[in-house]
Amino acid sequence: MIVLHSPLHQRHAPAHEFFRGERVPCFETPQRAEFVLEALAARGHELRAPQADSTPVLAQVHTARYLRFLESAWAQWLALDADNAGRQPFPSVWPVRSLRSDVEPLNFIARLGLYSMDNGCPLVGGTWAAAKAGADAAASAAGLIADGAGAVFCATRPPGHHAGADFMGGYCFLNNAAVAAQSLLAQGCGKIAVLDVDYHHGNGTQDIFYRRADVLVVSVHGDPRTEYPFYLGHADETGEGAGAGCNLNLPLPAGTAADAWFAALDVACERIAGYGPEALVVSLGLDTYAGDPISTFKLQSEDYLRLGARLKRLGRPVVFVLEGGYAAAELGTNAANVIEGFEQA
Ligand code: OKP
Ligand code: ZN
Repeated sequence: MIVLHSPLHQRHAPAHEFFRGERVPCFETPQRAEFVLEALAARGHELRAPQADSTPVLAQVHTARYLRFLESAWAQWLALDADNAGRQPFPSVWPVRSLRSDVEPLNFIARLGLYSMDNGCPLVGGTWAAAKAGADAAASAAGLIADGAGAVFCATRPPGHHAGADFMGGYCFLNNAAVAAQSLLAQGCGKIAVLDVDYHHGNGTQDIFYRRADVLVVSVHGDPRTEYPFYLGHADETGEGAGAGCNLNLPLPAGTAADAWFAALDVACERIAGYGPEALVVSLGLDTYAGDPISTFKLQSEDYLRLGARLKRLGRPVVFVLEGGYAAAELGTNAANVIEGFEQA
């Protein structure tokens, strides 16, 4: 399978995040990509650099003011104090409910809160370049599909599915899956399905397409009543307006093991087949793995072969976009197993 990756991804290397009230080393590390590249190369997959510039598609997926903020955020942080080069900015205040989101505060941390859903998005000097390279990979993958590729794997980081039209969150800055879907539409596809199998609900992707009928969004994830992102991903969210009926959430209880997970995946795939998309974007989170340090599903490495094979049965070209997966040492094997299951089905 063609694998897209840029060395720029590794420039996003924050030192810490907040977890259970403590500052801890980041779970979303450059090492994750190293393990993935190593495993994919060992199984003979062809690594390529992304060629497309996602700028025009990014403007369709994210708001202009969010993109402007994100691209210059680190420079804004440094402009406050040269010593900030060695510090990570975190938001501490957010415009919830009755507070206003339309006026951009002059205070940097207040602006960061305006454009964030949580304090879970460590930002450093290389963040924009790394995230932009991920969006470029997603746009490039769509181009390769248009040129006849059966599947493309975006071995990118940081992940993207929590990023909404105008906010970052949960390690995500730019929504790569949304960029892939929007790029496929721009290349003439009439209808696209996004299937999100990350442990965490892809709130950003859901929201970006929630009022549209040209992208079906289907997600299998930990029940948001107990799992991040908590405030979206419930079963009664089915789409709105023109998008009514074009969103399907399949929340599963914490601790779910493979049999129940694959039963939900079948429901997801049947819905996608009924929708009849011309291509599929898979938000491939591998934090469903039993050994994941921040998630509770119980999939084993061999289960990812079965996942790949099930996706192949949909009979559509697929753009795989890497999302989560924090058992770094096993991440490469698990990713390579999805590809192997897909290619050998
Ligand atoms: C991203 B992806 C809070 C720690 C927990 C939420 C998990 C984000 C998962 N600072 N952060 O869906 O794998
Ligand atoms: Zn996740």
